[in-house]
Amino acid sequence: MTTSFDNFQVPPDIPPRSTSIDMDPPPEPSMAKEYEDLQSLDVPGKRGQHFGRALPPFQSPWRRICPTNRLVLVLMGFCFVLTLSVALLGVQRARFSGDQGAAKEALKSLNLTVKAGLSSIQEKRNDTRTKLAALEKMMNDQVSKMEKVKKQVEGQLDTLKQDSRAFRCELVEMRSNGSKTGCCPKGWKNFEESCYWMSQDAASWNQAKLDCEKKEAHLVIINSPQEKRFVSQRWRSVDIWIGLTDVTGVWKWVDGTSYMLQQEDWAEGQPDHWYGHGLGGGEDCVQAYSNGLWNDNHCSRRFSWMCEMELGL
Ligand code: MBG
Ligand code: CA
Repeated sequence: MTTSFDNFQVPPDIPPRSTSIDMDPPPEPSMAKEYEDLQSLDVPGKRGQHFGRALPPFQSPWRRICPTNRLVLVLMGFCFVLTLSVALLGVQRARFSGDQGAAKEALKSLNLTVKAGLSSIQEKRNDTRTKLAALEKMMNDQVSKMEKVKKQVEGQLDTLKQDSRAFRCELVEMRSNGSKTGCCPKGWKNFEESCYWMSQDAASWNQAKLDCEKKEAHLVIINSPQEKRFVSQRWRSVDIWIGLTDVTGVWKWVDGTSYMLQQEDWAEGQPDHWYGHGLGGGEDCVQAYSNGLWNDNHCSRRFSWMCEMELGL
């Protein structure tokens, strides 16, 4: 095994070391220095190259990799900061993911609460709707019942009025020895301020008109729906002549007042001034059917009739 010493050669430009004491002795290198110098000669491929110039200072392999301690310190610091940052990030992330989980849970629970609230509201709404519908139905039933009762009461009041007037008239008749002041004659029916008489036999419109006039009355004139209802309730279930005609070309009541045609008074398709009867002319006199609706008919036809007399109170 060879050492560095085995290969040691003195370079030609270095004077041989003198051993004499009279010469100016060069400073004695220490053993360590020599060792350093010799070590540097061991660098492969560089053997012998360092002769002829100053030998470089000894560097430990560690110092060759990291030239200065400061750099090492900086790197270590950097590594430390990096590690710390990574650790902090990890902690933050863990905390964030924890927070996220908690937020998710909270949202889930909120969602459930809202859903439960909504379905409860929906249920209540449906319940309220059902109750409202039931209430509405109940109210409608009550209203129609009340309307029925009102009509009944009105009818009874009418009857009561008639009866009381008839009773009063009978009393007056008894006391006044047959005079009929303010009361309907016997056999006549009272309604409001008029008396009504119904024929038993049939006659033409003109004969009927004349008969009423003989009785100091006239063929019935219908001025209100109430009167129309009364008239239709009082006659027997037969058709009757009423005091309406257009023999002059315009509709007039027998007292000369005008009649404005209202279709709801008439039977379907009437009045039609029908000429198909073959009796000559059209139809100028008004017949009331037993259902209360009117028809213009030929005046020569024979029907029952109704007279009306105003009480003149
Ligand atoms: C009759 C009427 C008559 C005339 C006819 C026309 C079936 O009723 O009494 O007046 O209107 O119909 O067809
Ligand atoms: Ca007719």
